[in-house]
Amino acid sequence: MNKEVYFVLNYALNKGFQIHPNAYKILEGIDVKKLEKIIKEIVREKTRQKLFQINQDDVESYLGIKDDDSLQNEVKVLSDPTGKITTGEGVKGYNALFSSRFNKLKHIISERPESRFLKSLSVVKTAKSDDDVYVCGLVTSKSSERNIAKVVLEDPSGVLEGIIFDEELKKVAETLLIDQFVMAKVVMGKNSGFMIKDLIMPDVPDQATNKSESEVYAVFLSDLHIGSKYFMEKELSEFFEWISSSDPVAKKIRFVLIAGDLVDGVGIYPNQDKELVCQTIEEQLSKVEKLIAKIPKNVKIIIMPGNHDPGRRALPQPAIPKKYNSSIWEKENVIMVGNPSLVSLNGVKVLMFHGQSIDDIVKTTPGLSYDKPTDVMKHLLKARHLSPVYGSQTPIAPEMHDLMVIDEIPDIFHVGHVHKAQLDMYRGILLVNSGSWQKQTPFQASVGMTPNPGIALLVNLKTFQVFHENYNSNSDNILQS
Ligand code: D5M
Ligand code: FE
Ligand code: ZN
Repeated sequence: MNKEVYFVLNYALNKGFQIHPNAYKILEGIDVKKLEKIIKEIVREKTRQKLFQINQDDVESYLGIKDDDSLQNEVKVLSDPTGKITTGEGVKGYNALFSSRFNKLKHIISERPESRFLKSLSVVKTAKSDDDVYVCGLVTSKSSERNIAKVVLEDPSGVLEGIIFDEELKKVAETLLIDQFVMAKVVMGKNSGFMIKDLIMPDVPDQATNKSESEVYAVFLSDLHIGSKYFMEKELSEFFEWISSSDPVAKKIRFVLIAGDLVDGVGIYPNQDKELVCQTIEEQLSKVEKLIAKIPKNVKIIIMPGNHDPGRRALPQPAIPKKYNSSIWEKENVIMVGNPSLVSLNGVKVLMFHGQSIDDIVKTTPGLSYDKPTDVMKHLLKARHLSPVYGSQTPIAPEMHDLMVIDEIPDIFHVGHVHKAQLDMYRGILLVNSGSWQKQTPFQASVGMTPNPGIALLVNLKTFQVFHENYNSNSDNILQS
């Protein structure tokens, strides 16, 4: 033992105290300058109690690092597509999906005052009134020519093309996503065409946030890409080991959420095998199993699939199939959910979505980019839909019910996929893009995508304070928020 430490501990020994070896272990790791004060205070308290042994418990209680059994770790899965998948066939499925989307979002928008004046598109077209009316529908196309913008809406009764002259409103129209639901204020023009005077998104209302009663932390992760050559195994192991350390924050972690791309998968992109260190899903998942075994059992781990994980590729995705590694499924502290899912952590509602649709949205929407994924997340909340664009790069299954509508408003919105850790707030909702634990891949370098991997994001579920731990040694790798 270090001489200085021994000298300080002698203070207790000289007063007839015994120090348990487990207590020694913790005391040895403390800065000597602080140790003297700690020992004196513990000795004073124990002398008062007439107990002359210093135990692990005494030291942990003093340092505030004792495992606190009163900390809750209650997980409720509020919504998960896994058991609800009912994919329709061809045109029938497609029609069912869009009709479900329209009905769900019309119900959501009915809470807005303007919706009292809502009329169907066919009524508006036949009535030919001069008054302002409100209509709603899914955007089937948008375009901009010379000084006007055009938006075509469709509802179950028909189709309406509206034109926009107002400069500000044209900018709003440009950010509409194809197949998204929107309400519009329209008026008939002189030539019987329709002019759009306002565009209203379903959006989310301001509302009070649910908080956890006990002060516990949730860790937000995604895009580990285990099995890839670029997976940051050393850094993630180090972080998982920190979770079971005596750090006062680590001691209060009760949830770890993984929002997809747990593994790199097999056959996801051409010549992927050259970039893999584990060539099979089974090997990749057994590596996952070894890594998550480092996390203490009182921490609940929620695992959701992404586009690299095994199982169905089209959204919504059921949970990663059990057949590849049943022991992960059987772990008591692991909960496997589909993509997207809504979970409650001690009452705090977290909407988890891998984020595949971000690719389509940044490509077609002015002002949005891969560098600001939280702005795209705001866009999704305004549209109250996680993946509106059908038939582009993100595969969407023609479900009989649209499970991608954001029915319930979360307290935290957790997304990954674009490998850029970022935080923001929108109307009281904490937005977390959890980045990645995979270094920049050659593909990402070739398209100029710069991830900031190796940043662990932690949220105190009682105060909503956010902490981050950067495990990346590269000093340019920072969290922007
Ligand atoms: O995707 C990480 C990010 O990189 C995501 O924004 C998509 C983009 N990406 C990755 N591979 C491709 C290809 N082949 N084409 C287009 N965009 C791509 P991840 O899901 O981790 O692969
Ligand atoms: Fe990824
Ligand atoms: Zn992904």
